[in-house]
Amino acid sequence: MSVISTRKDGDVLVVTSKNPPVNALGQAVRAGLADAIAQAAADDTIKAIVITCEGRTFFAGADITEFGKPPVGPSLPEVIDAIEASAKPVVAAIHGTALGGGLEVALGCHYRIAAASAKLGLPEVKLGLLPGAGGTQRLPRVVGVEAALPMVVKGDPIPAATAERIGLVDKLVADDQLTESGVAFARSVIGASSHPVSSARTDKIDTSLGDAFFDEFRKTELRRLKGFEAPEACIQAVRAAIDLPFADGIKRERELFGQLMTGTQSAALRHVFFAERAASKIDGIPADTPVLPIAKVGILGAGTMGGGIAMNFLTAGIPVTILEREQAALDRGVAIIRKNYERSAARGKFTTDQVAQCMDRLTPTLEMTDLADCDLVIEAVFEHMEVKKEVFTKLDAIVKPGAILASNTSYLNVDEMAAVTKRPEYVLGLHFFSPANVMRLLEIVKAAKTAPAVLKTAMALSKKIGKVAVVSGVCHGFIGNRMLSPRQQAANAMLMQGIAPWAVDDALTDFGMPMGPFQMADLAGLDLGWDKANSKGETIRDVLCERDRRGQKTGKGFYDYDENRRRTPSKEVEEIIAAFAAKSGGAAQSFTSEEIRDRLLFPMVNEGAKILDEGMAQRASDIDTVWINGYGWPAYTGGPMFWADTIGLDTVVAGLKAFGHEVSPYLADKAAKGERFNG
Ligand code: 3H9
Repeated sequence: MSVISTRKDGDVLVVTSKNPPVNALGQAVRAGLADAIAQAAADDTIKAIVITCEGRTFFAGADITEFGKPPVGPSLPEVIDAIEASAKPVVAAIHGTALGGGLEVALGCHYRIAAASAKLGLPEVKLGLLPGAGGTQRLPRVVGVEAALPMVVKGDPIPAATAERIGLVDKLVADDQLTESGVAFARSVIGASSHPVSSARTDKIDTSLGDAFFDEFRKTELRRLKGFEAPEACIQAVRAAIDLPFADGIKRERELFGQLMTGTQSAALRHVFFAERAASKIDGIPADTPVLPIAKVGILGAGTMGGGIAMNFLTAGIPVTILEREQAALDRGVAIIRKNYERSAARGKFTTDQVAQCMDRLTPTLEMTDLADCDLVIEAVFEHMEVKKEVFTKLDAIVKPGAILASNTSYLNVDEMAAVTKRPEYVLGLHFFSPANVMRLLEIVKAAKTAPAVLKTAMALSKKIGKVAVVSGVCHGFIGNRMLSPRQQAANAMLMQGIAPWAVDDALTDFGMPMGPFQMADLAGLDLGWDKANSKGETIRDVLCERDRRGQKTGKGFYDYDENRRRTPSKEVEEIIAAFAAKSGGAAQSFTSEEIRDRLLFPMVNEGAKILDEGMAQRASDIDTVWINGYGWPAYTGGPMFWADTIGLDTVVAGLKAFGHEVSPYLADKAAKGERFNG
């Protein structure tokens, strides 16, 4: 059956798309839509047309899988032009998410009605693109430049009610009466003397908006989007809607779209899109594996980590029992959770009612037996194997059979924890990243005996709490922290070669990371794990701590800090490092920023290759997903493995050799064959 079907409802032609899962506007859909419009034009008994979609959503955009392949007509702009040129009024009946090309189709229609629960948006910018089927020109003409600009540049969808308020939607209708309402609406406009044509409208374009308006927008909005190319192109395209007639504006849009589409950033961001979705698929799990019900969660430890983890479930509507050993720590933990919610409420993220509901779902306790009826218990206690084993032994005895026991460990061996229980198949790692209520990444650590249903349940749960989850095998530091370690070693080695910490950090921030290893160390505190009593000035870190340069908290560490925590290079640190470098005997080196970057990042890629070779990550794109969502790796480079693919694996291998590293055989082999990590 064709993906586009038509049926007559009296004098209205109902055109329905059925292209699961999201009605992407692939070639067959585009051709079907064009045919339907032609069919309506040729049939005198048809007076109006309704375009609607079956399944969970209206068209969610162009088919991204077609990008980069030779185009097959009709193109989306051609189809939309044909819809707009129809002499018979066309009504878009929208439900789910009308996104990207989907919203552009709707903008080509003369009228738009939407189910009250629908969302509408132009998210192309998140794929490193701009709306390339007339969206940057039609949207400002329909809703005005001020409303259109953030939609195009930021890409966040708006609810149907907002869309109605700004004039994007003509009427809101009940969710379960969309098609009937569409037909009724279409019938109501038959016989009107004219129908609104988005491209011909001028009433909403405020020609007085000039440089000052756009510059102000850049100043407030683009800082967050530093390094991304598409937002600026989006601004220029929307600006063309003021400066140019429609046909010329479309040319400008096409030109900018073409530049972005062929650039490396969009390729990287499209990779990121598919990588996140691929990450949720767990290899080797039969399709009929059940998802276990998780109606109540227990958390051990009400510290920063435990509290943050708890908030994820509370926000998602799942009751949490949180356990501490002492009342004071428990009270402190609960108070921090409340404060975090209240702070979010002050920023408009929650209503006061929602905060109250979340807090009502929280049961603080000092008794481990209160965790007995939980379906999942996550421990966030001290990171020490003996402590973890003790906790798992106790939990195993107390918590009901069939419940999942999880560790939030960041490094330790989950198999060892599972081994002390009688239910190793129900044990796994759930490694949240700090702050756990904010960071999107969750590493799901699959232990040797973890049951498929337990893994599948963890994956389903991660989606429910809004995390991007990646499955990792059991190895020291799992995927993320394991790769952090060679980077840290490379950074430390460079200090001994006379490279300043700021040169190392700047190489990474220039690349797009939020901070470098020495900034990170200063933030975390240099005295973490430092033993004051036994410190003998053997490492740079020892000496810094001995001089009370313990990081941001003491106002100085690798850097000097002012009262606003702004860092400046320190002469004292420079001298300390120079003394160490001289002692180590090697001649002081000087590297370009690019070489510093490569010396830091190539060993990470090498470690990523080992992780793949050992089967600790299911696919290269999972590693990219970890680093983008857990460590601030710039998404516009696609993650460490995609970045390596972009610059060429042979380049990485040559660099590693030159820097004196042993190259992973897996990487060497791929490079020799001219292959990529990501397909
Ligand atoms: C565009 O429109 C350009 C135009 O301006 C110009 C053209 C000339 N194409 O996310 P989910 C797949 S650019 C192909 O898990 P959810 C997805 O990979 C486009 N495939 O579901 C997944 O596949 P699988 C602008 C797509 O319910 C499956 O559908 N539009 C597309 O959590 C389910 O997806 C966008 O950027 C697509 N466009 O969320 C919207 N979209 O099952 C992108 C999805 O094999 N899409 N798939 O892993 C989304 O934001 C979400 O998918 C959506 C549903 C909110 C719709």
